[in-house]
Amino acid sequence: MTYRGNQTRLKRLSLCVAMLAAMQAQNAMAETLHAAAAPTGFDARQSAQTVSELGVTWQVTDNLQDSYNSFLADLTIHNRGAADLEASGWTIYFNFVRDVLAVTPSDQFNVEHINGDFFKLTPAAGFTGLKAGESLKIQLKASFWAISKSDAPAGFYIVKNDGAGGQSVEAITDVTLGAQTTPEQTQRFDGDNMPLDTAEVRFERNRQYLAAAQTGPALLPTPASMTVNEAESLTVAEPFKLYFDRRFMREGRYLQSQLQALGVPVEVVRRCADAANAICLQGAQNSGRAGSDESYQLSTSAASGVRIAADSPTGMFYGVQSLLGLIPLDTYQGGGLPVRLPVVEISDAPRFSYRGMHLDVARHFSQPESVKKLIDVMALYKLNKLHLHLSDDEGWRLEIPGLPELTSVGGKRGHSENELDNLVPSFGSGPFADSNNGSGYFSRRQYIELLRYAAERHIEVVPEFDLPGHARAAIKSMEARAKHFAEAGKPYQGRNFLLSDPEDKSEYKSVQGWKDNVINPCMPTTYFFIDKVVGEVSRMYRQAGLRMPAFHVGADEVPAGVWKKSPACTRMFGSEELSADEVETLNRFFNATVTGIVAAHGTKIAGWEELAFMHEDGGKVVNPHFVGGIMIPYVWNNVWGWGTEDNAYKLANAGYPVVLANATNLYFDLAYQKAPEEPGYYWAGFVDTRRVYEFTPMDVFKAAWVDRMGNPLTDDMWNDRTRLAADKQDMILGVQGELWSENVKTESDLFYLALPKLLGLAERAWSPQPDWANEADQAQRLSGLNQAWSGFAARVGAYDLKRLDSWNGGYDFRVPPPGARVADGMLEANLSFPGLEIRYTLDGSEPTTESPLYDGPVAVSGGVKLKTFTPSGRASRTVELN
Ligand code: TNX
Repeated sequence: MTYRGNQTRLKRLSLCVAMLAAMQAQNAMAETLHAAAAPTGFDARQSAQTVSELGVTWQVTDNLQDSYNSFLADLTIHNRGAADLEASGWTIYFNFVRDVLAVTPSDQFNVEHINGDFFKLTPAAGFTGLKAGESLKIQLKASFWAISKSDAPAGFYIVKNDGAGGQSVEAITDVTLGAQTTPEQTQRFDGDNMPLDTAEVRFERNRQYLAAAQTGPALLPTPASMTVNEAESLTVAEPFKLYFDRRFMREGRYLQSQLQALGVPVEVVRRCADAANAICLQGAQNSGRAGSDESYQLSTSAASGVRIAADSPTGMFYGVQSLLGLIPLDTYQGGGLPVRLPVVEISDAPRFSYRGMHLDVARHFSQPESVKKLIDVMALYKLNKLHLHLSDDEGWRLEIPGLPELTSVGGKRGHSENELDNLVPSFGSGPFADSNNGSGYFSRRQYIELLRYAAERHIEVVPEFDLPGHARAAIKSMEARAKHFAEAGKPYQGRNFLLSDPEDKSEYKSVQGWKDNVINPCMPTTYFFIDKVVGEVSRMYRQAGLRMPAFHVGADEVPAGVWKKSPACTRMFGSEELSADEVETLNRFFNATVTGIVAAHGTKIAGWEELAFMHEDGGKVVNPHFVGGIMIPYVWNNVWGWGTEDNAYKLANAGYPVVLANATNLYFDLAYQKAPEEPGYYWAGFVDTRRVYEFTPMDVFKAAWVDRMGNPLTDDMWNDRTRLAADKQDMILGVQGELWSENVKTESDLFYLALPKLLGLAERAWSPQPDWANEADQAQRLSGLNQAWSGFAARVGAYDLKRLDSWNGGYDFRVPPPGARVADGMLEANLSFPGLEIRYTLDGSEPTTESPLYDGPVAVSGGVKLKTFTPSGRASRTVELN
């Protein structure tokens, strides 16, 4: 990251210095209580993972009956077993990201919110049992709306009392989600003007977006400058002779292994040859752009092969990536020699120094192999920061020596009444702690290996531990630690790192429904904990031979109501109950102290935008105290029409270096389109690859086309919003795609949401600002954007997606479902990324790779089914026209 003058500021943060010595002494004493790991009775008994004979059907019936306030759905329970379900003595647990407002019949069932997204359904007095073979419908009224399969409750399981004081736990795996097709089922409320993403809507959109048919750029992300000599080409029929300067050894070896993986033979030689089959990686004679050490030049010619010149290994790495992006598809598909390369001259350097992807491994854990696979594709597209969200309410994902409970308790989810052994289930993770992606963590060794793996690919890993909100996993882990030590007769040691005040009676609820997820700022042990974690994490970087680029402390979404009735806090102010001002004082104190702790470890502090704002006179204002470089806010909350669209520019103008993480364009966890079968949230709108691609970092209003409900936006709506000052352009460090993982349960889910959005991100992060973004007139701007997008989409469909289909084992990217319509008996179909294959059937069967290929309008009568296929046979979902 590039930060400006800050060493003095780091030193000026004297607040922490005195505290630090005490903390380090304290932290050296972090003790491990091995006996604490022994599980309590429940989990030990639960060895077999039993499946219930109950089934569940979820059917949304009406989103429109109460405007935006609530919707209705039927939850039907089927008894598919041979035994009756008893009238009492059982509880069904499940996860649901909505408030339940009413249950019918209310005399037979209770639905109770436990915490977060965790609910329980219990029989009431009027319930008389459910006979074998019978079903029973329960109507739920819940908050807002549900138009996506991702909104459905999940993770059902039943706990039955066995009558002898014991319990049985059975997962309910037979869960069916009913279709959502009517307006009542697909529209959020009467003001939802966003059309459903039907085959016809897609067809029209593809037509509009791709009106300017083009072949597209020869390379993505588009280089700063590139000329292609169409008249010539370079054919390499002999094994490559690869030369690299000593300091480019790593990059040379990387290139060698990439080529060899494609079946292209490479011989490493000691002198740069003058021949068609030469590849030479050399220091730049005269460097590219002044001040950029990421620049490179690349040229190819029949006479002297491939030449890449760079000032730094990083620049060389990007030159190597560009070469890999020029290698034709048939080579990636197993062609071997000869390799035909275009004849080009490239002079390139990135637009932004921060080109990031964020991955939340807390809500669901991603295995190290999946993270490496993400790192690989980031490197391929010249991204250079991986922001790992390593803790949240629902999980702690990094081993911290001396605090084993963080991972042994906070790194697991499963059924629990007391959370002394694991957290409760979230996001449908189910009752069994050892068999779901709600459980898991990186060992210290694995994390260090990840850091090295990323560094070899010129990617820095920014670790995030979310504080003081979104911190329930840490809080519960430290409560379990206190309990375990107390039971072992060492209460003092157990409380050393406590994050919660046991006497706190404050009432609050976080955005995600947690009632106890905020760290208490009034206890010294909170700061011992933070110092311990920062210290251990920075030690991991040092051991990897690296410097921690920043320590990200979250700081987002602290709910109203926190700390007010914590005796530890009220004592500090001598009041009965804290006032809003006193809570604000505590919040500022917490942020300042944490900043000091992080600074004392020699690291920049990063956080979500909330970290750099404060409340004053009932409003939110920029906190002036941490400008100048040591604190980096990541700005996210710019939902069109919510009034905070310009937060990034307020912060940048005040002197904060800013990373743009705008939800409307860069939240990869938001569904591609409004369609029940598209996974993901949609609270800030729908985010497809085009939304990412069209993002305009320096003036986000330039690409504000439609709000989250589908209403058109016009330029004049933003006249009173703050713009980035001309002399503050440098404060925009760059852009980052956010992949929150509430809906990322598998590696497939991860890459479905990440790809191809990541290609749009790379284009925006690396390539120069496109001309259309400067266009003052909105309609002109849109037409310029469509023109540019046509080329981008053509290149992505014809090359990049096909490359990702096989490269590195192949990626499960989202294969776009075809757009299609039948007009006057003629079927027409198209794709958002032209170049993949559309196949169709007319007999009602599922299209396969053997079905007829669509290559132009077809006369049809009756129903049609279509599907997109990649060269390896990966398929989109099926599209049906009747
Ligand atoms: C908001 S963005 C959050 C996350 C959620 C995300 C889901 C931010 C700083 N907080 O906790 O995962 O929305 O899209």
